[in-house]
Amino acid sequence: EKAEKGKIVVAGKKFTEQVILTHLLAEYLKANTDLDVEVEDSLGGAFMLQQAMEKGDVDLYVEYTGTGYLNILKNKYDPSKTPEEIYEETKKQYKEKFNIAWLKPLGFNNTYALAMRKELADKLGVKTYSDLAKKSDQLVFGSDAEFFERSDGYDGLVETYGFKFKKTTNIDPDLQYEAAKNGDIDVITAYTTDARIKKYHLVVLKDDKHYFPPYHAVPIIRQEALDANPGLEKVLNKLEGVLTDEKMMELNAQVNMEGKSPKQVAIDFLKAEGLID
Ligand code: PBE
Repeated sequence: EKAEKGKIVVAGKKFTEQVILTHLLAEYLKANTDLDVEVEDSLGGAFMLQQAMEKGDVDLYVEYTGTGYLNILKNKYDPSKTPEEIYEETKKQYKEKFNIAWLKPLGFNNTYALAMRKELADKLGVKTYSDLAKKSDQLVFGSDAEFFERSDGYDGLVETYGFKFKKTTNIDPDLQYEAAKNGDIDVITAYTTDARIKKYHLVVLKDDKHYFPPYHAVPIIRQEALDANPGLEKVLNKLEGVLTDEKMMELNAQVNMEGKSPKQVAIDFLKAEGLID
């Protein structure tokens, strides 16, 4: 499908932060362009979004550098690379392979982090992933289904650290924090911008062998959509750096802890930042 002039489909993945970001982009474009904005939130995971972008069903969504670099482009991660290098390489390769443009980063990094109840971590004397490996045969590991399929996911993690969890289980990413709190799961792959890590007194362990790459959030868009709509790139790039890790965590908390709707959180944020009226 060809990108249509005057129309744009904004989408996102299926977890709280992504739903907020989908509406954030959509509301921002409604207010600052003449585009006819269509919203497709909660579409699925990274692979599904990539497929939709390649087909032309989706024009714009927020992806994370490490996710694109490792999962979609299938690069290997070299921990000596800086986050800027990962961003630049990802941007270049997406343009060449998929004709998809990586715009300016939003300003925050949302990485995976193995987390567990503080009480349990203290009892076992676990601070790092290497410490955890020694105790893993007593523990249940849980993550979202996608993590078990990803190249920055479960298999590589086990290979790097030698984990021997007594059981592994799939769980919706938005339910994992409570499952860890309740003791249903001992070790989860928390998202570091999720405020429920603190709320439920979970501790984030140290990735002492630097398995996980940086995951900076960046709006990505089909080049055809940019070409069809002059000025769009400049408008979107005004969102550069509007979020920090702390701000994103705060927005996630407004949904997950205060019960606000993702769309309302996005609108209130854009207003507070003077990005919409
Ligand atoms: N992340 C961490 C994942 C999920 C959590 C943001 C890098 C991703 O959506 O790719």
